[in-house]
Amino acid sequence: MIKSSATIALVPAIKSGPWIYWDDLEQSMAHASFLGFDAVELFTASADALDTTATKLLIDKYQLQIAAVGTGAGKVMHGLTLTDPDVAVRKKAIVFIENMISFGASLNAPAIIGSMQGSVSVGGDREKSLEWLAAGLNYLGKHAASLGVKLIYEPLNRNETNLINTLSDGVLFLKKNQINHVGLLADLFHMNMEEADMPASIRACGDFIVHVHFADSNRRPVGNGHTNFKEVAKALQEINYQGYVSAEAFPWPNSQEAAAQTIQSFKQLFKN
Ligand code: LER
Ligand code: MN
Repeated sequence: MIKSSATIALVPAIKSGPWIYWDDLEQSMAHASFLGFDAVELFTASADALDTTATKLLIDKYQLQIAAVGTGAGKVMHGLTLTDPDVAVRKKAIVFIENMISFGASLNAPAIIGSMQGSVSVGGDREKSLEWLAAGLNYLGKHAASLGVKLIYEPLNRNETNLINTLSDGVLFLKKNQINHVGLLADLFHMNMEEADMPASIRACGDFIVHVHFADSNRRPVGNGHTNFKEVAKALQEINYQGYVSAEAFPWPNSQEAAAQTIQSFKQLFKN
């Protein structure tokens, strides 16, 4: 069964980003639960930003799962990436993500590596950058597996990384480097920019997709852009996708309406 989720960002520095909720954790969970979401996805400033026991109480109270935890604050707040030319920065990036994986695992949730992958800098060595990324994902994937959770790697559009922009390049990269404990995130916003045919890419890479970011072509909540979601939903059903479609979209026109629009689209697409 495909499950619904909405993002909650708790990092003031990225308040203007594509998050359905970005204010209070409990209020956001209460609203998501009221609308009937299965889960929420959390963006926190660090692995110790939330008290795990208190968060578990909220999970019980609102009957929600944690779909995933994002690691992007490591880049946005601390300038860390897995492909920084400086080995000391790469090491700090690994530690930051390792701690986020442990935090996620304490809530039964996988961690996502998106912007923490970084980019090849101008004049930088692309092969070296990809080697650093592979080494980081291999190491962190094993850490995740040892805690019983997946690790999720996210191809991003060309404005956010010059490393890997499509699902099929992601699959080739994981296979070539024998990265076994890492799955791929199909972010439908990035895919709208980078894939020639979104449903075909989903079908071709189906075995590797473990998480989906659910947003329309303009990154507004699904139903406010021009992506052909009927075909996307059909492809996800055809690959027997069983994970979350997690709304990582702008809170347009506001969080409450964005969440309501998302759950309505989710029900239309996946509950019939
Ligand atoms: C950023 O554009 C994104 O899609 C996030 O999920 C990555 O951290
Ligand atoms: Mn995303």
